Amino acid sequence: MPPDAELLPPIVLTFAASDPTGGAGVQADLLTLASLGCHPLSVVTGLTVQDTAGVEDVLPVDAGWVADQARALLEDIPVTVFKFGMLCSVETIAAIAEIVNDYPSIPLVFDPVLASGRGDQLADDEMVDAMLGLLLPRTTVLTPNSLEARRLVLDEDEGEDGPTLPECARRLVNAGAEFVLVTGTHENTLQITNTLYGQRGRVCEDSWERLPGSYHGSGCTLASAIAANLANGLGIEDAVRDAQDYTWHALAAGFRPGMGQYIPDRFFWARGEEECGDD
Ligand code: PXL
Repeated sequence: MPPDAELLPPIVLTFAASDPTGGAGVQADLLTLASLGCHPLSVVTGLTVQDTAGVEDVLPVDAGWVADQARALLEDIPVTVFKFGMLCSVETIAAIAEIVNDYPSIPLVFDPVLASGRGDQLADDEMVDAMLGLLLPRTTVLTPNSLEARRLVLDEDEGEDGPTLPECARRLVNAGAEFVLVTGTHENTLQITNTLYGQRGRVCEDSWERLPGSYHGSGCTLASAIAANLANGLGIEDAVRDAQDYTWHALAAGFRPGMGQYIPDRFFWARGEEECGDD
């Protein structure tokens, strides 16, 4: 007997690589999606060797295996939203583009992971080209930080500074993304300003107190929270705003389990005040 969709929690399928620290990657997605009331399905695109300071090595999962994992799930379980994180190879990008194109009505949140917080390169130029050509036309919300937005649209002839962030967003929308949320953590500003762009330019903007720590997995948390909020039925603007609020609270309650970056606490709401951090 097929399942009664009414009785299911919203189901989000994430394609992401494993981060054994639990800070970023598929582990971050699982924690965030579960914390926001969704059931996560996860297709692992690669393994990493890393600690809370940085990524030492990446082992991509064979693209055929990525595709087989996804097809098996999609033939069995109704997915409400797709989420993409670190994709690990051009072959995997091509394989999952083909798969999600078979499900055109399922919204897709795409976090274009290009580098770790420390700056370790996690995508080469061929992967960037494949993301632009194959994934952006299928993307509902793209969530680059400002460095990723600039690199995605980089034109060697444009000199030192490159295009402004609104211009980057315009090009990403032209490349096919329905909405682009450019996050401002890496900009030299007192507060952090995140701006949502759509077909007609800027849609809305939210500013947040800049927290003092350096965090591992904030981008994965934000993109997964947007995916969860969409799966829970929110419209784009509310999903994006509530996801920023959730992420800010997860970061504010973050903890430092090792010698590197802080990790967001996606279950901050489940812990007592006294266990939630340092004050
Ligand atoms: O934060 C981006 C990210 C995503 N996924 C994996 C990662 C990282 C950053 O280190 O390791 C697996």
